[in-house]
Amino acid sequence: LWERLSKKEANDVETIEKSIVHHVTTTLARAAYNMDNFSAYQAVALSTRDRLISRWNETQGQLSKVDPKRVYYLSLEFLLGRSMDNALLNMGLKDKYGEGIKRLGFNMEDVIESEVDAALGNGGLGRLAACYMDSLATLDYPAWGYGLRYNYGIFQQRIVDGYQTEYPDYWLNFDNPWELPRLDISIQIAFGGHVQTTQDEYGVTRHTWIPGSSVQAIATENCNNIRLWRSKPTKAFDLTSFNEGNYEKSVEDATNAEKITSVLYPNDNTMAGKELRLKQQYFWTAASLHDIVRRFKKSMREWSDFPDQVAIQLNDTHPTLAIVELQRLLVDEELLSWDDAWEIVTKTFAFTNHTVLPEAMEKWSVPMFEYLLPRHLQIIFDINLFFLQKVEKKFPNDRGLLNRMSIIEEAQPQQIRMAHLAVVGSHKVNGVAALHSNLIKTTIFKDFVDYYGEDKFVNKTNGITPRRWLHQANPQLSALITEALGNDKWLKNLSLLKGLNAKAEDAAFRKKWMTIKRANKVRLAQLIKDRCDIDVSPDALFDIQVKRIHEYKRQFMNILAVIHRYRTIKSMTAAQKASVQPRVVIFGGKAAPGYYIAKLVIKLINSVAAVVNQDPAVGDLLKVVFVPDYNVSVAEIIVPASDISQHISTAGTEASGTSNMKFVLNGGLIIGTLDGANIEILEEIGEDNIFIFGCMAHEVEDLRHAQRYRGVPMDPALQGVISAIERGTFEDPKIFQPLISTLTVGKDFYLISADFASYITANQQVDAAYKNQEEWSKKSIRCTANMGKFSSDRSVKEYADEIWNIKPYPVEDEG
Ligand code: 26V
Repeated sequence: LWERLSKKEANDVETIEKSIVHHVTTTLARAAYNMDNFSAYQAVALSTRDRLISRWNETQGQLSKVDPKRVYYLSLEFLLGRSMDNALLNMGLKDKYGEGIKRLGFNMEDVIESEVDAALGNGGLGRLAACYMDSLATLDYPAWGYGLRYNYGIFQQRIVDGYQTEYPDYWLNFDNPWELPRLDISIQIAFGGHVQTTQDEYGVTRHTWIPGSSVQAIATENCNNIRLWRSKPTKAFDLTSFNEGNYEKSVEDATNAEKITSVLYPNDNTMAGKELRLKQQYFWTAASLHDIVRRFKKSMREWSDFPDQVAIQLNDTHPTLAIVELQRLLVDEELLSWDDAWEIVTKTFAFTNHTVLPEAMEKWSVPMFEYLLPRHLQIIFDINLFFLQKVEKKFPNDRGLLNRMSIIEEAQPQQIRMAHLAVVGSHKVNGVAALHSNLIKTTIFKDFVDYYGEDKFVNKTNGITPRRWLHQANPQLSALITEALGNDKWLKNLSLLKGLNAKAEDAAFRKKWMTIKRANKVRLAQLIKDRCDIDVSPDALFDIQVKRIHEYKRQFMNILAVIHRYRTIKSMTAAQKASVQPRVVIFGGKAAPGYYIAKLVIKLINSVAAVVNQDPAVGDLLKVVFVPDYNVSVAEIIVPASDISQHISTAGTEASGTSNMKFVLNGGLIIGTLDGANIEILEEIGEDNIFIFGCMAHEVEDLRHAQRYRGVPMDPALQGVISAIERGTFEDPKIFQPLISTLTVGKDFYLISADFASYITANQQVDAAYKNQEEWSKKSIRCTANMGKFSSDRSVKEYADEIWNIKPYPVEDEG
């Protein structure tokens, strides 16, 4: 897309330089001699944007003439990171802009560093949405993403005395050149009030929602076809209070309206049940549906054509209210019959599940929901009633089954189970990796599989965009691959990487490959020096675990094994130490602000680092680093620099993982459990190129049971590590007591003790393998060579063909 867009503009360095200066002197109103890196960034961004906008409008214009079926990707999170480097690379103009900016006295890399991340997401789910938008655009699918334009993205993390502290991420401080306000698109969103029931002239009961308040939704658009809504006070509404002489109330209403899109909720995998979050969800789904319906209505088609024009993908349960809102629009406002409306709804929606963790399952309290959305509650109860009637017909006299499948959980107060609503309102439900998709069929959605049949439940293994995660993040490796394969077609057809397999046998190629890895490690070592003031050697094995901090991801097990390694080294003679493989263990990731145990894990990592890094008996044999404020831009430095990365969740808990794919694509090996996409990575790259350990998903229940009721003793090596912590080897042991308690026999839910011995062994295998650098480099090349499957292009194409039923629409270049 970007490539095509850029063609019309004059692309010589002079023109580019002029357009940069033009933006500095006019848009930014600064003198060209008074420019700093940041204003240079703004000017380059604005100039880049100019090249995109007119062409992009043309594309949309042509598309609206053809009016093909479109997909709408509803996601409460889009974790985009920076845009400029990516845009320039995709347009093929990075070098020319680099030259232009150099003539003005700037260095492109510094200018790129001035951009702030768009961090409107927590982790995997939000980054997946960003990768999918990249692939949808690259493959010319007619698609829109819909989300919220938060004023504050995911918090910034700083480490103070070893503890995580959170700071607001006010990313819009200096304007965002990558978005266009669409002030013409403004939609009124209602809340509260009551429902009026009347009989129409034919005696049919009609329901009308009489809202109690409303806010405005304003659209902004970015060049990746993402439309983000922000909330504003409704003028008419303020006026009422104002005219009543209640000036203060009118201002308060206005402030409350703006609150809705103020902040991204920073919990990943835990449900808090906050009213403001529910308001966000309704505000966003209602605005998006309004927009979708408005576009559909332009074509003057029948309502029954709606599912042939519109596919809506629900990214987790967060947008499930869209199902209810569409049913309400069709029944209450368009006056369709319930059954006709419901058929349209279920043909339109499809739902992606991203987790099986019970604490992440969204539920809303019925009283709170009723107060905010009274008509929607009635509709949910009706959906549930008709659904349970059909279940009862198919499986008569099974109260237990009806209770389990009900959209309403009979608790005090009653709860709406959003996952059940999403399954009932969709025609397809998918998991995000093969294991996970099978798991949801036998656990959380088992009853639904029995009722609907197997075909409704499918797998769509996640993917990542190679444009950002190899070409942009690892430019040297990208260039070497292009040289080796003879062209850069692999960027849009990742299976072509297979051609690299033969190169693993070429010693000269291996040398180039490993030289690039080392350069990337030097770059990361510099970042570690800058951010943590720790010196690490790029010749050591770089061992990396970066992801959200969560008990199921077992960063705790990793740091416990690091302590074990430390104790082992301390017990060695000088001669024994001479054969130890030096290792730098690098952690990064944010803990949800209210997740006490996760925050203690961060503290423990930092306390261990403080001791180990200063211990002369250890020297360079072991270093421990916690990189603060892990985000997309930091990932772009870390991922290419990894020798080994850790994907060590308890089997069956990590739905897919996507960083595993990023690391392996960049020639990093992984150590991991048989969980999520690790299993499929193993299938693709072969067991010689991956370090697998630990129990399997089907063994987990038995292991927990054995632990609980047969008192299986703690692993002895683990016991030794815990004793060391308790003796005060790393700060006051009282601090860590709550963390250590999670390992008490019978309570070790994530099976750290059960997997500990095999984890230590796998780590020893890593050390041994790394010693043979020639063999290691072959493994590294084969990793990259066999990762074609994990391109998000493949994922998106599967969704398009098997769920959305949409076709690509390459737009003609009118020259
Ligand atoms: C869940 C919740 C629950 C309610 C409150 C706020 C909130 C915010 C985010 C989430 C998302 C949790 C699910 C999630 O991120 N799953 C991850 O999805 C990745 C992409 O499919 C996948 O690779 C990871 O394995 C999975 O943990």
